[in-house]
Amino acid sequence: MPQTAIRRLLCGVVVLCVTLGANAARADIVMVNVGNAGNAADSTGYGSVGYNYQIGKYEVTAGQYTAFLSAVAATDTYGLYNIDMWSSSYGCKIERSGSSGSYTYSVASDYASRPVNYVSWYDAARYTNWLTTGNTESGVYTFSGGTLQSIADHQLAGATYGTAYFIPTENEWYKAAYHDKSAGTAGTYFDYPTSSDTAPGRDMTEDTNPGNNANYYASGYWIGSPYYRTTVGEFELSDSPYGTFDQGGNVWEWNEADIFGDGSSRGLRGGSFAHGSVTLASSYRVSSDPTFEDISIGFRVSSVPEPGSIALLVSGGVVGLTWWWRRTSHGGRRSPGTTRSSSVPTPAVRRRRTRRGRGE
Ligand SMILES: [Ca+2]
Ligand SMILES: [Ca+2]
Ligand SMILES: [Ca+2]
Repeated sequence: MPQTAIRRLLCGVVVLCVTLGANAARADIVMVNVGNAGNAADSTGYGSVGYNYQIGKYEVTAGQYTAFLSAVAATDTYGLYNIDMWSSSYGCKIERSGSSGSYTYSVASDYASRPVNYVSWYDAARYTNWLTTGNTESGVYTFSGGTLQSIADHQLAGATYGTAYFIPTENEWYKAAYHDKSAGTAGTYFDYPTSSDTAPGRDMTEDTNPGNNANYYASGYWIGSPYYRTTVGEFELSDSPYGTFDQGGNVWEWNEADIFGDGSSRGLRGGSFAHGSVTLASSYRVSSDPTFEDISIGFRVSSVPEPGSIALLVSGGVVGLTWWWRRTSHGGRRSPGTTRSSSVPTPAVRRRRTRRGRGE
């Protein structure tokens, strides 16, 4: 019986670690921190977020989405792939081969670092679920029978899953794009997501100018056929104050805004390669049916990590194990071959040790 108990405890700790490891491995996404929790909103009414979070430094790329398809869409039950990704001259050049049940996916190498397009809001939600849980139907977005049932609070989800990924709320997206980080929690914002109040230019080289460039439409495409979209992060000197790239232009990005309160329309911001510079501005806000898939629409992910809660869970398991060990016939002796952790105890561990020292 005691052996069974210790095995269960050990398994619990191991499973937790394996789960966290898998989570990190799926997410080969570079995130930036957005601090200044509790910042004031902009004059538009948007941009206030009461907690710290992270957001993707770049748009989700065709390469990253291909890895997702390869992992979950051998049978593409939920339409995560759109044939236009391959067949349209504007597609992100992800190709599907084989037949349902054994579909495989590949991406043209010169498109792998450009943003994915032809993705619906639901595709984006399932991608973030996969990052969080490895399952497209559970995570921040709970799907049942293929239908969205509920969306978890982002902050609470961070505590539930360790790190929770999601489509940014409109305020999370807006703050990362336009808030002046150096203003602390003051409501100081730029008009464009390039740390500027002046409409961006379109210079990709950025070696002879001070930045403030983006990929948008102005009397023609900046990059014509066949690519239309730049590789993400191409405008090296044009990041937002929090360090994100391409929130303005390249592809529109879905956000979680529920325009009519019934899930029938979701927010989009930032403009695209096929739209004018005005669409990059903080004042520009559009929405669409969440099933809509288009040449100019992609997304980026956001997350709330809760490393503190994970440390507590793990240390709690270790404390429990130590307690059990001491209470058994081992009589407080360390068994041969086991050593106590030399890591600095967390406050929770320290408190428990003190109590035991006094009371037991
Ligand atoms: Ca789709
Ligand atoms: Ca460049
Ligand atoms: Ca964009």
